[in-house]
Amino acid sequence: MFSDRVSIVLRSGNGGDGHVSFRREKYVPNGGPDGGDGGDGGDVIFEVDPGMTTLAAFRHHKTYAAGNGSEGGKKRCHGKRGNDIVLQVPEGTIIRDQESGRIIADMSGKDNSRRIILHGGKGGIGNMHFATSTMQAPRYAKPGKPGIEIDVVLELKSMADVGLIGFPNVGKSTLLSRVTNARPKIANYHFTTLHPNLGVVDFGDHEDGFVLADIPGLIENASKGEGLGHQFLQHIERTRFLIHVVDGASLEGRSPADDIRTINDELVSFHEGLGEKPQVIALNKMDLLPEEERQHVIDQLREDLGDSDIPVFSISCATGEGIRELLNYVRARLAEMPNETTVYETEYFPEEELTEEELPFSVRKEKGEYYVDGPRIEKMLGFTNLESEKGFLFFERFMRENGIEDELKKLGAQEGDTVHVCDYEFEYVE
Ligand SMILES: Nc1nc2c(ncn2[C@@H]2O[C@H](COP(=O)(O)OP(=O)(O)OP(=O)(O)O)[C@@H](O)[C@H]2O)c(=O)[nH]1
Ligand SMILES: [Mg+2]
Repeated sequence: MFSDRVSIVLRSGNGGDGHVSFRREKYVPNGGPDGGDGGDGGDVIFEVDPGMTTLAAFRHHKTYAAGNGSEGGKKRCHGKRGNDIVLQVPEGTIIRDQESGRIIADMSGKDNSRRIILHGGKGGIGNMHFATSTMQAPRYAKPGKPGIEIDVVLELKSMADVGLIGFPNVGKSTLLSRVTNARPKIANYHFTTLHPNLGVVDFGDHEDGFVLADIPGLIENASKGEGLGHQFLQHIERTRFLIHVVDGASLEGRSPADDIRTINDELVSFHEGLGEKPQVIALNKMDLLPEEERQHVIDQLREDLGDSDIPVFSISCATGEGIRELLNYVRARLAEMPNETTVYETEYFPEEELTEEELPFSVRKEKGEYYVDGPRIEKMLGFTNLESEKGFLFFERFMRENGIEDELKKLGAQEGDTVHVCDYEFEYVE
């Protein structure tokens, strides 16, 4: 029923193995090596689908794997690249490493509509590359590099400017439906809303409107997960402003001030930043009170809230009274704030993380040339595309951070010297 947080497994494809074969031609007894390279494994890619609003699509399926690269063939045939797997998610989806909880990607904002989350392992090179003057018939090729598998959690944090919060049944969805084109379910019982609903408040005056999100009702201990509070609260983390809806008619016997304090305590316990978001109180269902009692209820609430300076608007979603004033106020406050969506930064780089395992490597000098190899280097090269700028920068950083650069310097490497890094050959530059 709730699907704004799901755990899944992602796996990128293995690289195909390089091939060992020799050219067979008439009258040529020993043809040269012609085994082709293995194909690279497929990538795991995430893409925003603007039409999606929940993560429900991920509920019934656990593992998402890209295809493996095929083995290289004879006659220098390159193995087929593994198929990528493209996962469509709603905007605002955050991908986290399950174990550490750190963020791998935030699928929101213009630059993040498509992200490669895991690269496939690289294909191994075939024996055609190993023909040298000293070894004419190489009988070995390189195996493909394995892909990467990680457990992740997908979590949806809505992309709204303003959030509607409050106890169940106070009229949050009714307000959303009155001021936007969203059509959420409205009913006279608790937890009618199970997923956030988003709508655009359009003022019809060519000025910017804002995106309003209605979330499921919050209750005491929501911050501890009660009533699935975590899933609900995560949806207002990106908002810049909150409309705190309370039942002014106290239909369920609670006092508006108690409700407000309870919910605000939950916001702070969930995440300090939530408690600091500016709010306005919408005292709703005021149509149910006789005219002469309304002012009394407003005054009482202000008194109960003591020195809190949260503004209070008296409204009715049934008659529409007070709503315009409320929205104008919210718009004016938003206009004073920087208009930028929160996009969470990447804290976890699956591929780099894996190279941090303490695998060995060695750096040595032989006949005036330098050799860097070992499992650690192989692992890094297994998913680093040296032909892309980003990949090459990562490679340089890897060499620096692992002390390989220093090591080369110590061995006396000079500008222009040859450095072999596994199967690659570089010129040393200071
Ligand atoms: N008389 C009156 N009834 C209202 C008003 N606003 C909402 N209601 C009624 O209150 C009930 C609850 O409204 P919802 O909008 O579903 O409440 P909610 O806060 O979204 O509730 P949850 O989704 O359960 O958290 C419905 O029966 C609405 O018709 C109002 O201003 N006046
Ligand atoms: Mg609702």
